Amino acid sequence: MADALQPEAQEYALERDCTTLSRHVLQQLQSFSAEAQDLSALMNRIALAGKIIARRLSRAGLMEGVLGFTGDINVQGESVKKLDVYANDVFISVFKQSGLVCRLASEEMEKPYYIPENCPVGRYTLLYDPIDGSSNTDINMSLGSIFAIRQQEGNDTDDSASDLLRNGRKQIAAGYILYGPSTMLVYSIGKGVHSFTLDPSLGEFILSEENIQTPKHGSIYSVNEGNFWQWDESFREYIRYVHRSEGYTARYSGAMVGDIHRILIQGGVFLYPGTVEKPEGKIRLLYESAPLAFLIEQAGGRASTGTEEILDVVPEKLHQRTSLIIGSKDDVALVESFIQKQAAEQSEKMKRAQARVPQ
Ligand code: P6P
Repeated sequence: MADALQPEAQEYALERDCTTLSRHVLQQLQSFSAEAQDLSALMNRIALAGKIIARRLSRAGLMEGVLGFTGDINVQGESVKKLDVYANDVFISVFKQSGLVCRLASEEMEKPYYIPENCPVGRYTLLYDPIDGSSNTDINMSLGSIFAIRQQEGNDTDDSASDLLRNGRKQIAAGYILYGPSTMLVYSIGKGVHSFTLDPSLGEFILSEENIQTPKHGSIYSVNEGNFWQWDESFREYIRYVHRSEGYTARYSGAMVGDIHRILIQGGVFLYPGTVEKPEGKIRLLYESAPLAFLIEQAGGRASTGTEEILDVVPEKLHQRTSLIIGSKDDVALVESFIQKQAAEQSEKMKRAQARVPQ
């Protein structure tokens, strides 16, 4: 017979199995106020969306019509995968009748989805990337969903959603769901970063780790080096530096959530610089960079465009993109030092050129 757990271990195991996401949110807030209950319910809804998407992903290879492309191009100019559409619809279905949100803003929708008249409306907005890393859907590699929650400010009477065009410090919660060997949900409501693992036998996300802190430095640099010749020289100089320095290793999966989760736990830096093709960067601010920046700052890390903290960037449009450098404090600072060095050299060159011009 398996050894029965010692009483203390038994109690710990039970306590842990009972620490569901919604209970953890209330514990974090140490409150049962209406706002606390709302936030707890919002996180619970996100967890439900994650479970439904995880179930689909786990069966995708066995079902007809689930994988592959729809044939459409989304607002990002990207070919749409069937799972992108499915996951987007899951979030809408999960929140439509929740009475918690008034709008959903998604990578997959040009305009925010407004909760219909015949449905209860709340004061929150969910911003999300339903499937991050779409290139991995048909090859059974890790994928993610990224989310941020903001409170509606003012009355969006003209459906312009202009109150969303504020910096990332307006987020009240953010996180991601990682669909990997196990499905994990990592979130913060501004009181540390906490991870939950889906226990399929319970159908619940159970607390895995609390108050995650990313190391100040890590050996990992995560970037698509196929874009090397499209970058600004400063990023090429950084890559040359790590190539010739001991103690660095490259990891890049094609799905940012998985790469950043690795960096959250082990340290290092993920970067997606602007390129010739996309000088403003590829990663979307409101529902990718900003939620991840919120999380990494809570874990003691940093997220920068190279010249500005991601959380300070004020978007001019819903689908604004940014250059992204995110991870351990020291590693983000190292990348920025190459940008600063390049800027100083260019400024010096300008001064010398101006000095040669006859007055
Ligand atoms: P590339 C997915 O579309 C994504 O936004 C991130 O998840 C991922 O890291 C990146 O794009 C991959 O882009 O240009 O390297 O294929």
